[in-house]
Amino acid sequence: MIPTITAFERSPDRGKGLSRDMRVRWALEEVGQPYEVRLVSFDAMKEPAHRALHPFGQIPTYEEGALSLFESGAIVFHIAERHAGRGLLPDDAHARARAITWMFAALSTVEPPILDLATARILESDKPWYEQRLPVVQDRVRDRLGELSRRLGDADWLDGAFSAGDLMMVAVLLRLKPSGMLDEYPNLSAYVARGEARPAYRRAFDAQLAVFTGKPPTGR
Ligand code: GTB
Repeated sequence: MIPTITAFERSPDRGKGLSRDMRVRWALEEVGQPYEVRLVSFDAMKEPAHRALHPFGQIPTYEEGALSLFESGAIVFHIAERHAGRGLLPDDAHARARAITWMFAALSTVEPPILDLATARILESDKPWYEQRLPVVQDRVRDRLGELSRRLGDADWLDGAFSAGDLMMVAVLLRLKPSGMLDEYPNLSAYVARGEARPAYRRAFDAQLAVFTGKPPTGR
């Protein structure tokens, strides 16, 4: 059964891989699962047909036969479980539980301050208090990056072999790339670069970029 995911018809990031369908595409590529993509406009996302799949009127969604899912974390977890033994979740029960812990850490501990920073920049830069608030928000991001950097140390991945925990953490950190903040933590920059260098990441990136450019992926 070929799953279908949804993605922006026209992504605001112009195909830079920052929308959340990217992490789902990446997971599907890692496990070698072909997939189809249904592109949706901002208006269509708020229509009842899409809300039946996603109560908050967002992308990505995932449909596979009678199963339909929303939330990128839940979707990546489902893909990792459904394709056990394909490298996203370790076989060892404890290592697997730790990989899942890192997925949650990425989404519930590291992503919120990063989103807060993105929201401040996009929606609040015209507010009179913006210049005062920005350093506070940036410091919250730096707190998390410092802690993550210390835990990663000189390891390649967060807990042994690459896992869905790394996929989610790299996907979350990528949002910071344009800010330059990642460069303050050379081991985190290198960690993100290792994720981006994975062939599965490249294929996923090319596929989402092709939506924006209208040109077929290069098939690297
Ligand atoms: N918690 C949900 C998940 O992880 O799946 C969040 C889903 C979500 O925020 N989806 C966004 C969406 O559908 C797209 S990814 N927004 C439309 C809406 O809410 O009406 C967020 C996103 C958008 C744009 C950029 N960008 O341009 O850089 C990056 C990320």
